[in-house]
Amino acid sequence: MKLAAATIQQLAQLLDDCAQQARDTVKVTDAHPEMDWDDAYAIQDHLRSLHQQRGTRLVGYKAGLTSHAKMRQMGVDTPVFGYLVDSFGLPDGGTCKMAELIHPKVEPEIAFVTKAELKGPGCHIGAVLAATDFVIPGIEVIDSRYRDFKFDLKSVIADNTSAARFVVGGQPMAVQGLDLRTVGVVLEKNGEPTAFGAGAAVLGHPAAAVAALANHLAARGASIPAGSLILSGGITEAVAVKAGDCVSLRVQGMGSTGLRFV
Ligand code: OOG
Ligand code: MG
Repeated sequence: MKLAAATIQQLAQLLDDCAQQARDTVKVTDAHPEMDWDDAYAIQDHLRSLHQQRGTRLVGYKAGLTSHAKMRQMGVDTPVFGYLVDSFGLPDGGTCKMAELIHPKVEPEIAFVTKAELKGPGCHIGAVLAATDFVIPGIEVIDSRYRDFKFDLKSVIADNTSAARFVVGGQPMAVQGLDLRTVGVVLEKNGEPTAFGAGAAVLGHPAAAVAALANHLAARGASIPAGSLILSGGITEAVAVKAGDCVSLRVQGMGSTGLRFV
């Protein structure tokens, strides 16, 4: 670690203030180019404790930048991991308030809900599928706290990987007998099909993103508890939204979920 504890706390507070007040900031590496990966995740951990001090509950995790479409869009080359708290969740078919966000974008994802603990190192797709209660369509609303959505990997990790809101809904499906690589997804904006893909876009298999998350947590002495919700990462590039937009995600054989931006 290169940053002092006080600096880590101050940067987490800045990112939290930006999220609370829906304002942007420059990326944290601008003022702290020396910061390392541990510093970045330490800022994210402190951000999480600020959320929890407000009474929010950890409900799960997210993997991000797990598809080539996303890596290309954001100009980076490695997946990143963040956490999800209950206050990020929106009701299926509900509204998402633009006034609370800076410059949101939506991503079509496959969400996993676990029924057993997942622990690395060495976690693999098979272990993930065995521990999965069900998968369900999920739309992640990302909202980088960085100006113009421009960041590097350490900055986006510190900012909890742009996590802001999410919705899941549709038909929960057991993974037995399901080939998540060939499951097709269609994201519609205002009734127009806008982004399409298949599960294999995410690291070859969406469960590989969950395994990578478990292995990432293991390196930090943590695991994915049973009952966690995990967003496995955007299958296509993220789509910008504005007030008045309706988005819906249809996943083959799993129905759909949607949100309206107001
Ligand atoms: C980082 C978060 C990416 C995903 O699913 O790829 C992400 C970003 O692009 O702002 O959540
Ligand atoms: Mg995402």
